[in-house]
Amino acid sequence: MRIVVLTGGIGGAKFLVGVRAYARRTGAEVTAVVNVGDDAVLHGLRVCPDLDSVMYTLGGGADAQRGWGRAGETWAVKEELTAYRAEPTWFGLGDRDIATHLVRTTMMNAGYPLSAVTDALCVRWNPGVRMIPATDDRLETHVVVSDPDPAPPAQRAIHFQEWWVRHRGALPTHRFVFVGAAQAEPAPGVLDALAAADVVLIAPSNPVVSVAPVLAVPGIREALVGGAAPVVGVSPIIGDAPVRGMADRCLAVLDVPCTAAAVAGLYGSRRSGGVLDGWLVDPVDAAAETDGVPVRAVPLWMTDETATAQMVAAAVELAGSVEPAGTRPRPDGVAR
Ligand code: FO1
Repeated sequence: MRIVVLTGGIGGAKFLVGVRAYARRTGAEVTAVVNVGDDAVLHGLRVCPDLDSVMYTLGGGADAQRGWGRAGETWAVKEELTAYRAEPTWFGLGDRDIATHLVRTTMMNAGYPLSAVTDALCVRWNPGVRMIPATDDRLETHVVVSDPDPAPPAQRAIHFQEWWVRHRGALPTHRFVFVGAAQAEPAPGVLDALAAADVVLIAPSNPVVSVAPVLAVPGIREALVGGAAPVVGVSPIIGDAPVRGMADRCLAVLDVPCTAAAVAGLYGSRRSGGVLDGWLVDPVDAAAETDGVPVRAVPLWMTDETATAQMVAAAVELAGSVEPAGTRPRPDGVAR
């Protein structure tokens, strides 16, 4: 079985630990298509938070408590940069993490695309799933905000990392813009993986700033909607609250309620032009109304690898029980 997971953020990395465990048990192959909208060039280095969260978490090098960056991290370079008042001082680059960004930036400056760099970094980290950035092209999430003080408040765009880390989202926020998305192409292997997939899972990642930028790459959403593989999403919201992070803050910017049902509505049912054939919710949200998308209620707390693997098994089972609305007989003639 071939499983493709659209993922981003720290929750997505934790979910992939469960997908890998499920795959090891069943012999499935896993491809993670990872958000790059959070990426930023800071102090001259290309930082890829979502790719690194997956790589470090599955590679055993992540700081589990922080959720990002390396275990056993030290901050000497950050302290020196702060002593120089070298902005941005609000973004913490750990010494070990910097080595990753140096290797990545050196390779990209030499002309290697991000997907090739990711493959090279994974030779060391061996995550146990194939990781592909959603695109090798520039795609950055920027956030249009107003500064509270000047009157009338002037709108301006800041990089997602500044919104997320410096301001914790606590600015009057108008919209998210995926800069470069319209010109971006799926990275090599993404569309092939989606075409060959037996099931596509949307990780319980932030739907607004982790999953949406992946779907914004021309060709990726279309590959889900028109593909033969059933698409099952896992709700990032349990009991009207995000499992972690600021999905509530991001959904509010879109005037979307912070509920499992509303996020399913955001992704849309494949029957009505969206991407979902199935939606996995926590039992507390079992009554979620989802515009006809079949729902399964299973515990969604990713307390450990076994619990997460059970979520994955439930998602795959749900995928097997739904007839994707966009079903076309596969090239080998075997209709799904
Ligand atoms: N998040 C923070 O809240 N503060 C930081 O200083 C910070 C530094 C950082 C460095 C590298 C990296 O890969 C991630 C980092 N993050 C930090 C997390 C990052 O902002 C988020 O993980 C994602 O971009 C949102 O999912």
